[in-house]
This record gives sequence, C-alpha cells and structure tokens, in this order.
Amino acid sequence: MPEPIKLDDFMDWIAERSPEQTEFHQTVHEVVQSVLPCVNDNPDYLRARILYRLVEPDRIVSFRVAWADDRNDVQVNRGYRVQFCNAIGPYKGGLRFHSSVTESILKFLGFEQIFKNALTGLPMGGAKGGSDFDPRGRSSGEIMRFCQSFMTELYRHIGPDVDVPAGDIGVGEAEIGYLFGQYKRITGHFNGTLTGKGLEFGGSCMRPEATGYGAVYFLEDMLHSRDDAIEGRSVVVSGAGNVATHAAEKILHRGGKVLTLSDSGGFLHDEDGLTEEKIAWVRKHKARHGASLADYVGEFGGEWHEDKKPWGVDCDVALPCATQDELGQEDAKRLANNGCIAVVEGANRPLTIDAFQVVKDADVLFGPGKAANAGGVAMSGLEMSQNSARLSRSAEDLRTALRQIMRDIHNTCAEHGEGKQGVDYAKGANVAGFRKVADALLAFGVV
Ligand code: NDP
Ligand code: 2IT
Repeated sequence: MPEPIKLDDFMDWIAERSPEQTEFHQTVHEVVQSVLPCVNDNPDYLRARILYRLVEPDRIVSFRVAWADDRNDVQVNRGYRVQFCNAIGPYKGGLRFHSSVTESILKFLGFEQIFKNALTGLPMGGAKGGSDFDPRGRSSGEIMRFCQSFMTELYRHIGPDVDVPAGDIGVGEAEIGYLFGQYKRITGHFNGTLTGKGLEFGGSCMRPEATGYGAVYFLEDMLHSRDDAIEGRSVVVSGAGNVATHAAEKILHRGGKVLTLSDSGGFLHDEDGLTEEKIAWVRKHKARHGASLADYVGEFGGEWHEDKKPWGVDCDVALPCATQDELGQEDAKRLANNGCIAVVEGANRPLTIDAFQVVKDADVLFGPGKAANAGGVAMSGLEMSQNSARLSRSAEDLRTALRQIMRDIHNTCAEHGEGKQGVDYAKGANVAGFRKVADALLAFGVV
C-alpha cells in the first residue's frame, strides 16, 4: 500500500510550487481536506498520484490585449485562459473581466469548475479565463474593441470540442456577442464555441436565469430535507448582477421576501421587500457598467449603506451572489446570532474559510457554490448540445431540465455528505465531483 498523503505536506508542496497564489491555495485546501480520506483509502488513486496531477492545470495561456480607447489612446491589458482539466469533457468555464483578475484567482475558479461541472452530470471539463480589464465606465465601443482584441488571441485555443468559454463577472450577453462575432469572423465557423449567446444566434432559453434560479432550487431542496420551505422567509442577497437579480426573482416566485442587494459601492436595504418591477429596474440600470445601485433609493426608497455589506440585516437566509471572500468570520457570526438558518453560495466561494467554519459550527444549512451555482454551467452544457444538434429547446422544457439537474445535484451532495452530524453538503460536493474526475483520470493511464 503506497504511503497515505498528509494534508499539511500536500499544502506545503502546493505553496512551494505556486508561491503567493493564496486564492488558489485556499480552494485546494478546502477540496483536498474533504477528499483526502477517499484518496488515502484507494491505493489506485495514490499510486497514480491523482491528487498531485489534478492540482496542476493542463495549461495556462496568457497573452497581451492591446486596444484603443475612445480618445485613441492605446491601452494594454493581460488576458488568460486556464485550461485546468478535460478528463470528462471539453474545457468549460466562464470569462471574468475585472480589475482584480490574476492568475491565482483564475486558477482557483478553474479548479472549482472541474468539480462543479462533474456534478452537473454533463460531459464538461474545467477551465476559467478573463482579463484585468475593468469594463466600468467604458463605452460600448471600447468594450467591443477590447473583446475583439481579446478574441483575436484566444480564438486559437478554443473550439466546440476543445474549450467553450462563457460569461462571469463583467462578461454578460453583450460581451459574449462581441466575442462570438470576432470568433466567427476570424475562423469562419458558426458553432457552439461560446455559451451565453443571444437567443437570435444560438443562445439557449433560460441561460441568463439558470445560475440564480438554480441556487434557489438548491436552497429549496435543502430546506425541504428539513421539512421547511422558502415561503414567508426573509432573504438577504448580495450582488446586483446576473446571479443576484435572478436569485432574488426566484425567491419572490417562491413566496420569500428579499430585503437587500449590493454592489461594489455598498448595499441597498429595502424593508418593504423587492418586487419584480424593482428587480427589472436594477437589471436594466446595472446593465451599464459602472452604474451605481445607490440610484435605486431615488427611484423606490429604501436605505443605501455606503461601503457596507448586507450581512448585519436580520434574515432567515443569506444568498451571497457577488464575489469571492465577501462574507467573513464576523459577518457569519452575526448571521448565525441573528437566527439565519441557511447560507447558499450563488457566487464562487463568497465565504472566507473562517466564515465557512462559523456557519458549520453553528449548524446553519450551507450550500457550497460548486453545487448551488452549478445551474449556470449546466444550462451552458445544454446550450452546447442544442448547438451541436442545431436545434432550440423551449423555455418550459429547459426550466424543467434545470429543476431536475439541481435536484440531482442536491441529492448527490446529500448522499456523499451524509455523516453522524447530518449532511455536510460541502464535503458531499467535493467527494462526488472528485470521484468522477479521478476515475476518468485513472482510466487514461499516466497522461
Ligand atoms: P455580474 O458582473 O453580473 O455581477 C457581479 C456583481 O457583483 C455586481 O453587482 C458587482 O458590483 C459585484 N461585485 C463584483 N466584484 C465585486 C467586488 N470585488 N466587491 C464587491 N462587489 C463586487 O456577475 P455575475 O452575477 O455573473 O457573477 C456573480 C458571482 O457568481 C461571481 O462569483 C461568479 O463567479 C459567480 N457565478 C456566475 C455564474 C454565471 O452564470 N454568471 C455561474 C456561476 C457562478 P459592481 O457592479 O459595482 O461591479
Ligand atoms: O462560474 C461559473 O460556473 C460560470 N461563470 C459559468 C460558466 C459557464 O461555462 O457557463
């Protein structure tokens, strides 16, 4: 029997190989901690050094993106694509345009994506990409030229059977349109090499809604397992983008009350609760990069809290849907002390490790991002299959498919996360996702 792996030794090895990539280290630590018992129990995994192979991306492409702004001044950004693992399907994952983007952040997101995509039950590998380009305050002409320059380099690394990017922070339907337009222009191929496309040109019904709706379906199933429901519950949501606004909308459909939204400038507290009309206004207003959520108050009332997070507001459920590390230890204590019963990650790893521990110790239901926000990439997977088959499925059909996929993900996590103290969904998501990918890697031999 090969020597078992010790968590500390493994993390020392990671730290040495990728110094200063703290976001990546944290996510590897979280996953490895959960899967280590199943690795150490399996001599085949140990002998094949599956864990050591999985944390090393297949490749990372990084490139210059030069473009001219509206004053004709030349700007230079850096673009990336981290193609992490294609063991169970073509590389798949979003593109993020945000000033905070680094290789470490994209490695963390790409690593998460491997297991998330495995959980969907669809054949997709894990990847992530993006740029330190900040779309805020940029005109649509500038964004278009940036996207065209970005794709002029990226196109040679992607394709419908190779790597299929989509949106993420700062990349929505408009950016995907510019990116796809340039891809098509350079290659001459009209195919499914990007997802999140407009409905007129190969996009899928329900893709915009899928991440936020999916997160609420996951919450619904977690509550259901405790004979509870969303109806009548108060919910604090962070973010004001694609995931946050659709999560808020689905909470309303289920009879819950949404008290907050947030953006990088602060948070909005509307004691009367959001309505469909208010959410539609936010979506339209925030479609312009750089528009402030604070303007909501002039339109509908409520209170704006500059530079603050919403986690101090009394609630039954917290749905962090903005970005990583947006909910810290003190925030988690406040939520638990105020009687919050569930925290569900619409964003990718919005809870810090300390916050996650507080939530766990307090026996608050916790839906980990790689399971709870998998509805988006699952619908991307269905967009890929529609593109390959050259057909379009109806919204109703896809809504039913999304509901079923999220239920299956919930049940898979519950099954693999069952323990003496109840269900640990975070562990369940890690173990179930890992096993599938590890078994595929074993089947390929040493590659
Ligand atoms: P959007 O760009 O549509 O919205 C992002 C929101 O988060 C905005 O309100 C933005 O505020 C806020 N935000 C972003 N960065 C920060 C920051 N550093 N500090 C404070 N607020 C910030 O992105 P999405 O809604 O698509 O993505 C949100 C989260 O969900 C991300 O973690 C993403 O990885 C994850 N996700 C997205 C999926 C999708 O299908 N889109 C799928 C699965 C996960 P502002 O407008 O001021 O910048
Ligand atoms: O984090 C994510 O899962 C996404 N941004 C969606 C990826 C995708 O390929 O749809």
